[in-house]
Amino acid sequence: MAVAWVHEMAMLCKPDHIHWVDGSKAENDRFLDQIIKEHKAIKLNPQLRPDSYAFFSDPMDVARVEERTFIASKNETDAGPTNHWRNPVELKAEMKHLYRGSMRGRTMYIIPFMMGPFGSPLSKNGIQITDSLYVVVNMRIMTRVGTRVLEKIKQGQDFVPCLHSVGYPLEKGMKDLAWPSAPIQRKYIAHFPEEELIWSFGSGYGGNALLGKKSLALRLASVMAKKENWMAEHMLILKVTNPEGQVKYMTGAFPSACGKTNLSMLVPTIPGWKIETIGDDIAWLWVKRDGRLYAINPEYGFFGVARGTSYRSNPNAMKTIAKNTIFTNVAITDDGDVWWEGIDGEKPKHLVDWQKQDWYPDSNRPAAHPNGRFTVSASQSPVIAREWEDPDGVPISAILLGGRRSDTMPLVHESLSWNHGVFMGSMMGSEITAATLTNEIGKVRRDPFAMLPFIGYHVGDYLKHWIDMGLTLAEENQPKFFYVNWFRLDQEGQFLWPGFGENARVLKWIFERCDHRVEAAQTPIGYVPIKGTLDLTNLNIAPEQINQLFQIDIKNWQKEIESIKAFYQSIGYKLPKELQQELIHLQNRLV
Ligand code: GTP
Ligand code: SPV
Ligand code: MN
Repeated sequence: MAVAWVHEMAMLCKPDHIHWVDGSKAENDRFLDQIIKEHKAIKLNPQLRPDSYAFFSDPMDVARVEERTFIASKNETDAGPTNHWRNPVELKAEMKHLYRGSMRGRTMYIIPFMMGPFGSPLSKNGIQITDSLYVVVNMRIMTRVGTRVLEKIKQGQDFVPCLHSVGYPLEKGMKDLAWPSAPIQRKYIAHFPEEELIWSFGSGYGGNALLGKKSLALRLASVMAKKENWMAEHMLILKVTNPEGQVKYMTGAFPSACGKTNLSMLVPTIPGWKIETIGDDIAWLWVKRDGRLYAINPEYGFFGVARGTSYRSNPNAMKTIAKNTIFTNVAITDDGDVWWEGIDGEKPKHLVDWQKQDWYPDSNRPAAHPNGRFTVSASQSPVIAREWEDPDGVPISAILLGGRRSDTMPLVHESLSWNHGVFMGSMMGSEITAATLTNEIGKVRRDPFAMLPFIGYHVGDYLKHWIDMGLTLAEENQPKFFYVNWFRLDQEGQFLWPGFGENARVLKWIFERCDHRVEAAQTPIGYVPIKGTLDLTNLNIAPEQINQLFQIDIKNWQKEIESIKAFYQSIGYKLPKELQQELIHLQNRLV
């Protein structure tokens, strides 16, 4: 089955060679040597950053392209108003035309991979075909790649076929580019949910090309999850241990570049508390026989935002990327190490920027791309939880929600009920970041559960699925929802909250709320900390700042309601009536 599909795709794409990836270190070393020889990356100074590499993409291929991402379900209504729908038959014909001969002069690599730990009931096999070695070496970090998976597929286990081509065939005499890709109109990230098939063409970057991640583990998995009563979510998973040694697990849905990686590995500033990572981007959740909600991380590595990462903001990430790391679109120092805006130390006098141009402090442009990233094995993290690969998952006590909001949203507020929590998730808004290709950066958009670009079906059905999951959980087993906002600004445009390690103070309050150990004050929008219950010990913050962080401005909330209404209207008749009711309740509580 796998072999037949590979041969069919080879007939279509016409590569010069076919290579089945075994996932071994020896093979990976050969690939990296070849990459260097072909000038497609540089090896970083082994004294400073052992076994690490830097790639520089085409300036037109730097982030996910939502405009060119398609859900090709049979019926348009199944894709819903938040997706770009295409008729699957027409889209396939159009894309086949592009794939025809698209791998000429190249090698077709066959990557057997698995999303989820070995032995988990939720784990899924995939096979990605690609003509990009960048993709091969990144997939080996981000997913479980190799012979062990292929054996299972050969024994008859299902797999999701994922076809990927950068869309830059090498005809006779043509020279290759350092980062081959296709122009935007010829980029396609296509999902065929009924067939459980992914076709990606024309981009080599991140979620466009590493198809196990957003395409399989979110877009297709969300469709499977709806059918099979589980959930595929854009969420970090963290483990919190309090000073008494009690443990709780929490998930957190924040949109792209809004702080999941940072929160999942933070170093608490409050003594005795410990945070460890289970996952930093994707969670698969299901209700087990004991009636509780459990989560696994389907990924194997981190594909993290470089900008802003430093020993001050995220020391654990810095330790994780000290070696064996692939960097994409960051700047290079004169001694052959990496650099980006916000990293520790003084600004260098000279750099080579992400576009391979000389850069000086007065160059007046960022040296690293804002969506420049590191790819690194999760196992290299000093704070990866020992149970992170437990096939049975970890039980979830709290679900965090959030995004970038310069106003309106307080530092933290808690849901009044499961359905109110789903309402909070459904109306999440965030200022758009560089993680997606757009000219609307900074504009607030509704991003339900941080899944707007990743729901593989109708958003109304997706929200109904959240409501229904609540019904399968007894009330005492329902995780509570907490909406957090680290990004509120003061009048001068400065962050009101120090964030990063200090976020542990909010996690402590959440932990204790889950145990009913602290009282909270009810406001129209939900529960907030009573004065004195949010631990501010040794934090240098003015009481006025705290007031502003928790201010519920009725005028802003009225505007918020109008914006939620418009969003709900766009969802149409499939919007769950429970959410419409929650909106009316909120409106009534606010007057
Ligand atoms: P994706 O990988 O795109 O899904 O992003 P993510 O949600 O994992 O975001 P990440 O943790 O990489 O953070 C993105 C940016 O937000 C980085 O530049 C961080 O420095 C910044 N950031 C993260 N946490 C905080 C915080 O608590 N406060 C402030 N002010 N900035 C933060
Ligand atoms: C995101 O944009 O949410 C990411 C990066 O995690 S990418 O894998 O490119 O989608
Ligand atoms: Mn993400």
